Amino acid sequence: MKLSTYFLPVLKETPSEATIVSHQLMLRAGMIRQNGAGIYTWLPLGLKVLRKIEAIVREEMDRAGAVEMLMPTIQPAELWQESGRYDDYGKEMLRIVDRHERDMLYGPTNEEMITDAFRAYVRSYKQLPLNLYHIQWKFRDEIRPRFGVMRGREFLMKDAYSFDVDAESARRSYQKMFCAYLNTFDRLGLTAIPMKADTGPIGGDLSHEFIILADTGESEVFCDKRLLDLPAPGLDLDFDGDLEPEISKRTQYYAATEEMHDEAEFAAVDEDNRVSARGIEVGHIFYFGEKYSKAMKAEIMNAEGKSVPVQMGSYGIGVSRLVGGIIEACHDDKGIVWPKSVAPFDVAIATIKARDEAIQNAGSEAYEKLQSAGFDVLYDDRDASPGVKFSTLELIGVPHVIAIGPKGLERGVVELKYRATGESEELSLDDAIAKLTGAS
Ligand code: 5CA
Repeated sequence: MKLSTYFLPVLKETPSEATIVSHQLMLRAGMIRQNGAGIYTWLPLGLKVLRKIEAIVREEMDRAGAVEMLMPTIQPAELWQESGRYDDYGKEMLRIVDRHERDMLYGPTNEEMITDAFRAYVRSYKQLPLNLYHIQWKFRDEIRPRFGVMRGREFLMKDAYSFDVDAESARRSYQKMFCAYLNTFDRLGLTAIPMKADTGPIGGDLSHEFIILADTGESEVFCDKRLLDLPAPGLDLDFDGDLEPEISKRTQYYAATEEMHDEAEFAAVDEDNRVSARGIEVGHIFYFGEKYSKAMKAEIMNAEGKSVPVQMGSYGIGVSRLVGGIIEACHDDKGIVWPKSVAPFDVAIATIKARDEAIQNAGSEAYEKLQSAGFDVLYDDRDASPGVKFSTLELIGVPHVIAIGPKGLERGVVELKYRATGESEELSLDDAIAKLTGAS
Protein backbone atom coordinates (compact mmCIF):
# COMPACT_ATOMS: atom_id res chain seq x y z
CA MET A 1 0.00 0.00 0.00
CA LYS A 2 1.34 3.42 -0.95
CA LEU A 3 0.58 5.97 1.73
CA SER A 4 0.04 8.71 -0.88
CA THR A 5 -3.03 6.84 -2.18
CA TYR A 6 -4.15 5.23 1.13
CA PHE A 7 -6.76 6.67 3.48
CA LEU A 8 -5.07 7.28 6.81
CA PRO A 9 -6.62 10.32 8.50
CA VAL A 10 -4.21 10.68 11.45
CA LEU A 11 -4.88 13.47 13.95
CA LYS A 12 -2.25 15.77 15.44
CA GLU A 13 -4.19 16.57 18.58
CA THR A 14 -5.54 14.12 21.12
CA PRO A 15 -9.37 14.37 20.99
CA SER A 16 -10.69 15.56 24.33
CA GLU A 17 -13.58 13.08 24.45
CA ALA A 18 -11.16 10.15 24.76
CA THR A 19 -10.13 9.45 28.34
CA ILE A 20 -8.12 6.24 27.98
CA VAL A 21 -5.00 5.68 25.93
CA SER A 22 -6.38 3.05 23.53
CA HIS A 23 -9.31 5.27 22.58
CA GLN A 24 -7.00 8.27 22.12
CA LEU A 25 -4.57 6.30 19.97
CA MET A 26 -7.29 4.69 17.85
CA LEU A 27 -8.69 8.14 17.04
CA ARG A 28 -5.25 9.70 16.48
CA ALA A 29 -4.06 6.82 14.29
CA GLY A 30 -7.13 7.13 12.06
CA MET A 31 -8.49 3.70 12.96
CA ILE A 32 -12.06 4.59 13.94
CA ARG A 33 -14.55 7.42 13.67
CA GLN A 34 -17.41 7.85 16.09
CA ASN A 35 -20.89 8.06 14.55
CA GLY A 36 -22.96 8.09 17.72
CA ALA A 37 -22.71 6.93 21.34
CA GLY A 38 -20.94 3.55 21.20
CA ILE A 39 -21.19 3.33 17.40
CA TYR A 40 -18.11 3.50 15.19
CA THR A 41 -16.97 3.43 11.60
CA TRP A 42 -13.92 1.24 11.15
CA LEU A 43 -11.52 3.22 8.97
CA PRO A 44 -9.09 1.25 6.75
CA LEU A 45 -6.29 0.90 9.31
CA GLY A 46 -8.67 -0.10 12.10
CA LEU A 47 -10.42 -2.59 9.86
CA LYS A 48 -7.12 -4.22 8.95
CA VAL A 49 -6.31 -4.90 12.61
CA LEU A 50 -9.87 -6.04 13.33
CA ARG A 51 -9.63 -8.54 10.46
CA LYS A 52 -6.27 -9.86 11.66
CA ILE A 53 -7.65 -10.51 15.15
CA GLU A 54 -10.74 -12.09 13.64
CA ALA A 55 -8.56 -14.41 11.51
CA ILE A 56 -6.60 -15.64 14.56
CA VAL A 57 -9.81 -16.20 16.53
CA ARG A 58 -11.24 -18.12 13.56
CA GLU A 59 -8.12 -20.28 13.12
CA GLU A 60 -8.11 -21.29 16.79
CA MET A 61 -11.84 -22.05 16.76
CA ASP A 62 -11.41 -24.20 13.65
CA ARG A 63 -8.40 -25.94 15.19
CA ALA A 64 -10.49 -26.80 18.25
CA GLY A 65 -13.07 -28.43 15.98
CA ALA A 66 -15.73 -25.69 15.98
CA VAL A 67 -17.60 -25.11 12.71
CA GLU A 68 -18.23 -21.62 11.35
CA MET A 69 -21.60 -20.36 10.13
CA LEU A 70 -23.23 -16.91 10.01
CA MET A 71 -26.46 -15.89 11.66
CA PRO A 72 -28.18 -12.55 11.00
CA THR A 73 -27.92 -9.44 13.18
CA ILE A 74 -31.72 -9.02 13.26
CA GLN A 75 -33.75 -11.68 15.07
CA PRO A 76 -37.49 -12.34 15.47
CA ALA A 77 -38.78 -11.73 19.01
CA GLU A 78 -40.64 -15.09 19.10
CA LEU A 79 -37.48 -17.08 19.77
CA TRP A 80 -36.70 -14.93 22.79
CA GLN A 81 -40.26 -15.20 24.03
CA GLU A 82 -39.85 -18.98 23.86
CA SER A 83 -36.69 -18.96 25.99
CA GLY A 84 -38.20 -16.42 28.41
CA ARG A 85 -35.42 -13.90 27.85
CA TYR A 86 -37.42 -11.37 25.83
CA ASP A 87 -38.65 -9.67 28.97
CA ASP A 88 -35.65 -10.57 31.16
CA TYR A 89 -33.07 -8.90 28.95
CA GLY A 90 -34.42 -5.43 29.70
CA LYS A 91 -33.36 -2.16 28.15
CA GLU A 92 -30.03 -3.44 26.85
CA MET A 93 -31.92 -5.12 24.02
CA LEU A 94 -32.64 -2.92 21.02
CA ARG A 95 -36.21 -3.74 20.04
CA ILE A 96 -37.42 -3.06 16.51
CA VAL A 97 -40.88 -3.22 14.94
CA ASP A 98 -41.00 -3.97 11.20
CA ARG A 99 -43.57 -2.60 8.72
CA HIS A 100 -45.92 -5.51 9.45
CA GLU A 101 -45.85 -4.68 13.17
CA ARG A 102 -43.75 -7.76 13.88
CA ASP A 103 -41.47 -7.54 16.90
CA MET A 104 -37.82 -7.93 15.99
CA LEU A 105 -34.57 -7.18 17.79
CA TYR A 106 -30.93 -6.50 17.00
CA GLY A 107 -29.20 -9.54 18.48
CA PRO A 108 -27.17 -8.97 21.67
CA THR A 109 -26.17 -12.69 21.57
CA ASN A 110 -27.42 -15.82 19.75
CA GLU A 111 -28.30 -18.66 22.16
CA GLU A 112 -31.94 -18.71 21.00
CA MET A 113 -31.19 -18.60 17.30
CA ILE A 114 -28.58 -21.35 17.44
CA THR A 115 -30.85 -23.55 19.56
CA ASP A 116 -33.55 -23.05 16.94
CA ALA A 117 -31.16 -24.13 14.16
CA PHE A 118 -30.01 -27.13 16.19
CA ARG A 119 -33.50 -28.45 16.92
CA ALA A 120 -34.40 -28.18 13.22
CA TYR A 121 -31.63 -30.55 12.10
CA VAL A 122 -30.17 -32.69 14.88
CA ARG A 123 -31.97 -35.67 16.37
CA SER A 124 -29.38 -38.18 17.58
CA TYR A 125 -26.47 -38.29 20.02
CA LYS A 126 -24.51 -39.81 17.12
CA GLN A 127 -24.31 -36.33 15.55
CA LEU A 128 -22.66 -34.97 18.73
CA PRO A 129 -20.54 -33.39 20.05
CA LEU A 130 -21.09 -30.34 17.88
CA ASN A 131 -19.74 -26.83 18.23
CA LEU A 132 -21.05 -24.07 15.95
CA TYR A 133 -19.79 -20.51 15.90
CA HIS A 134 -20.09 -17.24 14.07
CA ILE A 135 -18.37 -13.86 14.07
CA GLN A 136 -21.07 -11.23 13.81
CA TRP A 137 -21.94 -7.72 14.97
CA LYS A 138 -24.01 -7.46 18.12
CA PHE A 139 -25.93 -4.57 19.63
CA ARG A 140 -26.39 -3.89 23.32
CA ASP A 141 -27.92 -0.61 24.36
CA GLU A 142 -25.33 -0.16 27.10
CA ILE A 143 -26.29 2.38 29.74
CA ARG A 144 -22.78 3.87 29.63
CA PRO A 145 -21.01 3.21 26.36
CA ARG A 146 -17.43 4.43 26.87
CA PHE A 147 -13.75 3.89 26.24
CA GLY A 148 -14.24 3.75 22.47
CA VAL A 149 -14.63 0.24 21.08
CA MET A 150 -14.02 -1.31 24.49
CA ARG A 151 -17.59 -0.72 25.61
CA GLY A 152 -19.47 0.01 22.43
CA ARG A 153 -23.14 -0.46 21.71
CA GLU A 154 -22.44 -2.11 18.36
CA PHE A 155 -19.50 -4.51 18.65
CA LEU A 156 -18.04 -7.54 16.88
CA MET A 157 -18.22 -10.79 18.84
CA LYS A 158 -17.21 -14.35 18.15
CA ASP A 159 -19.79 -16.58 19.77
CA ALA A 160 -19.56 -20.35 19.77
CA TYR A 161 -22.16 -22.82 21.03
CA SER A 162 -21.48 -26.41 22.08
CA PHE A 163 -23.99 -29.26 22.02
CA ASP A 164 -23.43 -32.51 23.92
CA VAL A 165 -25.40 -35.56 24.93
CA ASP A 166 -24.58 -35.42 28.66
CA ALA A 167 -22.98 -33.24 31.32
CA GLU A 168 -19.65 -35.08 31.26
CA SER A 169 -19.19 -34.60 27.56
CA ALA A 170 -20.37 -30.97 27.85
CA ARG A 171 -17.67 -30.25 30.41
CA ARG A 172 -15.08 -31.64 28.03
CA SER A 173 -16.37 -29.31 25.33
CA TYR A 174 -16.08 -26.45 27.83
CA GLN A 175 -12.53 -27.41 28.68
CA LYS A 176 -11.60 -27.62 25.01
CA MET A 177 -12.84 -24.06 24.45
CA PHE A 178 -11.01 -22.97 27.60
CA CYS A 179 -7.75 -24.28 26.08
CA ALA A 180 -8.54 -22.72 22.69
CA TYR A 181 -9.00 -19.35 24.42
CA LEU A 182 -5.62 -19.54 26.11
CA ASN A 183 -4.04 -20.32 22.72
CA THR A 184 -5.92 -17.49 21.02
CA PHE A 185 -4.83 -14.87 23.55
CA ASP A 186 -1.23 -16.17 23.47
CA ARG A 187 -1.19 -15.67 19.71
CA LEU A 188 -2.57 -12.16 20.10
CA GLY A 189 0.42 -11.31 22.30
CA LEU A 190 -1.69 -11.12 25.47
CA THR A 191 -1.63 -12.76 28.87
CA ALA A 192 -5.25 -13.53 29.65
CA ILE A 193 -6.17 -14.67 33.14
CA PRO A 194 -9.23 -16.92 33.46
CA MET A 195 -11.41 -16.07 36.43
CA LYS A 196 -14.48 -17.82 37.73
CA ALA A 197 -17.37 -15.56 36.91
CA ASP A 198 -21.03 -14.78 37.36
CA THR A 199 -23.22 -15.99 34.52
CA GLY A 200 -25.52 -12.91 34.41
CA PRO A 201 -28.25 -12.88 31.75
CA ILE A 202 -26.69 -15.82 29.86
CA GLY A 203 -27.40 -18.19 32.77
CA GLY A 204 -25.89 -21.46 34.00
CA ASP A 205 -23.67 -22.61 36.85
CA LEU A 206 -20.15 -22.61 35.39
CA SER A 207 -18.44 -19.68 33.78
CA HIS A 208 -15.01 -18.11 33.29
CA GLU A 209 -14.05 -14.65 32.19
CA PHE A 210 -10.71 -14.12 30.44
CA ILE A 211 -9.12 -10.90 31.65
CA ILE A 212 -6.08 -9.05 30.35
CA LEU A 213 -4.35 -6.85 32.88
CA ALA A 214 -4.60 -3.08 32.31
CA ASP A 215 -4.95 -0.24 34.81
CA THR A 216 -7.86 1.18 32.82
CA GLY A 217 -9.80 -2.10 32.89
CA GLU A 218 -13.36 -2.20 34.19
CA SER A 219 -13.00 -5.61 35.87
CA GLU A 220 -11.29 -6.25 39.18
CA VAL A 221 -9.05 -9.29 39.11
CA PHE A 222 -8.50 -11.37 42.23
CA CYS A 223 -5.74 -13.74 41.48
CA ASP A 224 -3.25 -16.09 43.02
CA LYS A 225 0.13 -14.88 41.74
CA ARG A 226 1.18 -18.44 41.02
CA LEU A 227 -1.48 -18.67 38.34
CA LEU A 228 0.19 -15.91 36.35
CA ASP A 229 3.20 -18.19 35.90
CA LEU A 230 1.14 -21.11 34.67
CA PRO A 231 -0.11 -19.75 31.31
CA ALA A 232 3.50 -19.58 30.21
CA PRO A 233 4.04 -19.30 26.46
CA GLY A 234 5.18 -22.48 24.81
CA LEU A 235 2.24 -24.60 25.88
CA ASP A 236 1.45 -24.92 22.23
CA LEU A 237 -1.53 -27.11 21.55
CA ASP A 238 -2.15 -29.10 18.45
CA PHE A 239 -5.76 -30.05 18.18
CA ASP A 240 -5.23 -32.14 15.06
CA GLY A 241 -4.18 -35.19 16.97
CA ASP A 242 -5.68 -37.08 19.85
CA LEU A 243 -7.24 -34.56 22.21
CA GLU A 244 -6.49 -36.23 25.52
CA PRO A 245 -2.78 -35.41 25.85
CA GLU A 246 -3.40 -31.88 24.58
CA ILE A 247 -6.04 -31.15 27.13
CA SER A 248 -3.98 -32.66 29.90
CA LYS A 249 -1.24 -30.08 29.26
CA ARG A 250 -3.64 -27.39 30.36
CA THR A 251 -5.41 -29.43 33.01
CA GLN A 252 -3.30 -28.25 35.90
CA TYR A 253 -4.02 -24.66 35.00
CA TYR A 254 -7.68 -25.32 34.38
CA ALA A 255 -8.05 -27.17 37.67
CA ALA A 256 -6.38 -24.31 39.51
CA THR A 257 -8.84 -21.78 38.10
CA GLU A 258 -11.71 -24.06 39.05
CA GLU A 259 -10.57 -23.93 42.63
CA MET A 260 -10.44 -20.21 43.24
CA HIS A 261 -11.00 -16.82 41.79
CA ASP A 262 -13.97 -15.28 43.23
CA GLU A 263 -13.64 -12.67 45.91
CA ALA A 264 -14.56 -14.93 48.81
CA GLU A 265 -12.19 -17.69 47.74
CA PHE A 266 -9.48 -15.13 47.18
CA ALA A 267 -9.48 -14.33 50.89
CA ALA A 268 -8.30 -17.89 51.52
CA VAL A 269 -5.21 -17.49 49.33
CA ASP A 270 -1.93 -17.23 51.19
CA GLU A 271 -1.18 -13.51 51.64
CA ASP A 272 2.20 -13.63 49.88
CA ASN A 273 0.56 -14.91 46.73
CA ARG A 274 -2.29 -12.37 46.43
CA VAL A 275 -2.50 -9.73 43.78
CA SER A 276 -5.38 -7.63 43.10
CA ALA A 277 -5.34 -5.78 39.81
CA ARG A 278 -7.58 -4.24 37.19
CA GLY A 279 -8.24 -5.81 33.84
CA ILE A 280 -10.28 -5.95 30.66
CA GLU A 281 -12.66 -8.84 30.01
CA VAL A 282 -11.87 -10.04 26.49
CA GLY A 283 -13.67 -13.38 26.60
CA HIS A 284 -16.38 -15.12 28.57
CA ILE A 285 -17.41 -18.77 28.50
CA PHE A 286 -20.50 -20.44 29.97
CA TYR A 287 -21.79 -23.92 30.63
CA PHE A 288 -25.53 -23.66 31.16
CA GLY A 289 -26.69 -27.19 30.38
CA GLU A 290 -30.40 -27.37 29.59
CA LYS A 291 -31.41 -23.74 30.15
CA TYR A 292 -32.30 -23.08 26.50
CA SER A 293 -32.75 -26.62 25.21
CA LYS A 294 -35.43 -27.35 27.82
CA ALA A 295 -37.36 -24.13 27.24
CA MET A 296 -37.08 -24.44 23.45
CA LYS A 297 -37.46 -28.24 23.29
CA ALA A 298 -34.14 -28.97 21.59
CA GLU A 299 -34.05 -32.70 22.34
CA ILE A 300 -31.92 -35.55 21.11
CA MET A 301 -32.08 -39.33 21.36
CA ASN A 302 -29.36 -40.66 23.71
CA ALA A 303 -27.65 -44.08 23.47
CA GLU A 304 -30.46 -45.65 25.53
CA GLY A 305 -33.04 -44.41 23.02
CA LYS A 306 -34.36 -41.80 25.44
CA SER A 307 -35.21 -38.28 24.32
CA VAL A 308 -33.27 -35.73 26.43
CA PRO A 309 -32.64 -31.97 26.24
CA VAL A 310 -29.23 -31.31 24.67
CA GLN A 311 -26.48 -29.95 26.98
CA MET A 312 -25.22 -26.56 25.88
CA GLY A 313 -22.48 -24.03 26.53
CA SER A 314 -21.65 -20.69 24.91
CA TYR A 315 -18.28 -19.05 24.38
CA GLY A 316 -17.78 -15.37 23.55
CA ILE A 317 -14.75 -13.32 22.50
CA GLY A 318 -14.98 -9.54 22.13
CA VAL A 319 -13.21 -9.20 18.77
CA SER A 320 -13.65 -5.41 18.44
CA ARG A 321 -12.94 -4.89 22.18
CA LEU A 322 -9.64 -6.73 21.66
CA VAL A 323 -8.40 -4.00 19.31
CA GLY A 324 -8.59 -1.52 22.20
CA GLY A 325 -7.45 -4.12 24.73
CA ILE A 326 -4.29 -4.93 22.79
CA ILE A 327 -3.44 -1.21 22.52
CA GLU A 328 -3.93 -0.80 26.28
CA ALA A 329 -1.40 -3.59 26.76
CA CYS A 330 0.96 -2.57 23.92
CA HIS A 331 1.83 1.12 23.55
CA ASP A 332 4.45 3.69 24.52
CA ASP A 333 4.62 7.50 24.53
CA LYS A 334 5.02 7.58 20.74
CA GLY A 335 1.99 5.46 19.92
CA ILE A 336 0.90 1.88 19.35
CA VAL A 337 3.37 -1.03 19.45
CA TRP A 338 1.44 -3.84 17.77
CA PRO A 339 2.34 -7.45 18.45
CA LYS A 340 3.50 -8.79 15.07
CA SER A 341 0.54 -11.17 14.78
CA VAL A 342 -2.00 -8.32 14.53
CA ALA A 343 0.04 -5.40 13.13
CA PRO A 344 -1.82 -3.71 10.25
CA PHE A 345 1.37 -3.85 8.16
CA ASP A 346 4.47 -6.02 8.63
CA VAL A 347 6.90 -3.35 7.52
CA ALA A 348 6.93 0.25 6.29
CA ILE A 349 9.28 1.99 3.89
CA ALA A 350 10.03 5.66 4.56
CA THR A 351 11.88 7.55 1.85
CA ILE A 352 13.86 10.65 2.79
CA LYS A 353 13.95 13.29 0.04
CA ALA A 354 11.13 11.40 -1.63
CA ARG A 355 11.14 13.54 -4.79
CA ASP A 356 14.71 12.62 -5.68
CA GLU A 357 14.61 10.21 -8.62
CA ALA A 358 17.26 7.83 -7.28
CA ILE A 359 15.37 7.68 -3.96
CA GLN A 360 12.09 7.00 -5.75
CA ASN A 361 13.71 4.14 -7.68
CA ALA A 362 15.21 2.68 -4.50
CA GLY A 363 11.84 3.02 -2.73
CA SER A 364 10.02 1.24 -5.57
CA GLU A 365 12.64 -1.52 -5.63
CA ALA A 366 12.29 -2.06 -1.87
CA TYR A 367 8.49 -2.02 -2.15
CA GLU A 368 8.47 -4.67 -4.88
CA LYS A 369 11.06 -6.89 -3.20
CA LEU A 370 9.31 -6.81 0.16
CA GLN A 371 5.96 -7.59 -1.42
CA SER A 372 7.47 -10.50 -3.37
CA ALA A 373 8.92 -11.79 -0.12
CA GLY A 374 5.33 -11.98 1.16
CA PHE A 375 5.21 -8.92 3.41
CA ASP A 376 2.27 -6.60 3.82
CA VAL A 377 4.08 -3.29 3.16
CA LEU A 378 3.14 0.32 3.77
CA TYR A 379 5.25 2.56 1.53
CA ASP A 380 5.38 6.12 2.87
CA ASP A 381 6.08 7.76 -0.49
CA ARG A 382 4.71 11.15 0.57
CA ASP A 383 6.71 14.28 -0.02
CA ALA A 384 7.02 14.95 3.72
CA SER A 385 9.84 15.48 6.21
CA PRO A 386 11.52 12.46 7.85
CA GLY A 387 10.11 13.66 11.20
CA VAL A 388 6.53 13.58 9.90
CA LYS A 389 7.04 10.17 8.33
CA PHE A 390 8.67 8.56 11.36
CA SER A 391 6.17 9.98 13.82
CA THR A 392 3.23 8.73 11.70
CA LEU A 393 4.73 5.25 11.40
CA GLU A 394 5.49 5.16 15.13
CA LEU A 395 1.98 6.34 15.99
CA ILE A 396 0.32 3.59 13.92
CA GLY A 397 2.75 1.02 15.30
CA VAL A 398 4.26 -0.68 12.25
CA PRO A 399 6.78 -3.17 13.75
CA HIS A 400 9.61 -2.45 11.27
CA VAL A 401 10.55 0.58 9.18
CA ILE A 402 13.08 0.60 6.36
CA ALA A 403 14.34 4.17 5.91
CA ILE A 404 15.92 5.00 2.56
CA GLY A 405 17.87 8.28 2.25
CA PRO A 406 20.45 9.80 -0.07
CA LYS A 407 23.44 9.32 2.26
CA GLY A 408 22.77 5.65 2.82
CA LEU A 409 22.02 5.10 -0.84
CA GLU A 410 25.53 6.32 -1.74
CA ARG A 411 26.95 3.62 0.54
CA GLY A 412 24.42 0.99 -0.60
CA VAL A 413 22.66 0.74 2.78
CA VAL A 414 19.22 1.35 4.26
CA GLU A 415 18.29 1.83 7.92
CA LEU A 416 16.18 -0.91 9.52
CA LYS A 417 14.30 0.42 12.56
CA TYR A 418 12.53 -1.71 15.16
CA ARG A 419 9.40 -0.13 16.66
CA ALA A 420 9.35 -2.19 19.85
CA THR A 421 12.91 -1.45 21.00
CA GLY A 422 13.61 1.80 19.15
CA GLU A 423 16.87 0.26 17.90
CA SER A 424 18.09 0.54 14.33
CA GLU A 425 20.85 -0.81 12.13
CA GLU A 426 22.33 -0.09 8.72
CA LEU A 427 22.51 -2.86 6.16
CA SER A 428 21.92 -3.55 2.48
CA LEU A 429 18.29 -3.83 1.32
CA ASP A 430 18.70 -7.54 0.62
CA ASP A 431 20.17 -8.16 4.08
CA ALA A 432 17.32 -6.17 5.65
CA ILE A 433 14.77 -8.33 3.83
CA ALA A 434 16.62 -11.50 4.83
CA LYS A 435 16.61 -10.30 8.43
CA LEU A 436 12.86 -9.60 8.34
CA THR A 437 12.18 -12.96 6.72
CA GLY A 438 14.06 -14.63 9.57
CA ALA A 439 12.23 -12.54 12.16
CA SER A 440 8.74 -13.00 10.84
N1 5CA B 1 -23.48 -15.47 24.74
C1 5CA B 1 -22.38 -15.26 25.60
C2 5CA B 1 -21.16 -15.97 25.12
S1 5CA B 1 -21.13 -16.22 23.44
C3 5CA B 1 -22.12 -13.76 25.74
O1 5CA B 1 -22.76 -12.95 25.12
N2 5CA B 1 -21.16 -13.43 26.59
S2 5CA B 1 -20.76 -11.96 27.04
O2 5CA B 1 -21.92 -11.17 27.31
O3 5CA B 1 -19.84 -12.07 28.11
O4 5CA B 1 -20.02 -11.29 25.82
C4 5CA B 1 -18.89 -11.91 25.28
C5 5CA B 1 -17.73 -10.93 25.09
O5 5CA B 1 -18.15 -9.85 24.26
C6 5CA B 1 -17.27 -10.26 26.37
O6 5CA B 1 -16.34 -11.07 27.06
C7 5CA B 1 -16.64 -8.98 25.86
O7 5CA B 1 -15.29 -9.21 25.49
C8 5CA B 1 -17.46 -8.67 24.63
N3 5CA B 1 -18.42 -7.59 24.90
C9 5CA B 1 -19.54 -7.64 25.65
N4 5CA B 1 -20.15 -6.46 25.70
C10 5CA B 1 -19.41 -5.60 24.94
C11 5CA B 1 -19.51 -4.23 24.59
N5 5CA B 1 -20.53 -3.49 25.01
N6 5CA B 1 -18.55 -3.69 23.78
C12 5CA B 1 -17.54 -4.45 23.34
N7 5CA B 1 -17.39 -5.74 23.64
C13 5CA B 1 -18.30 -6.32 24.42
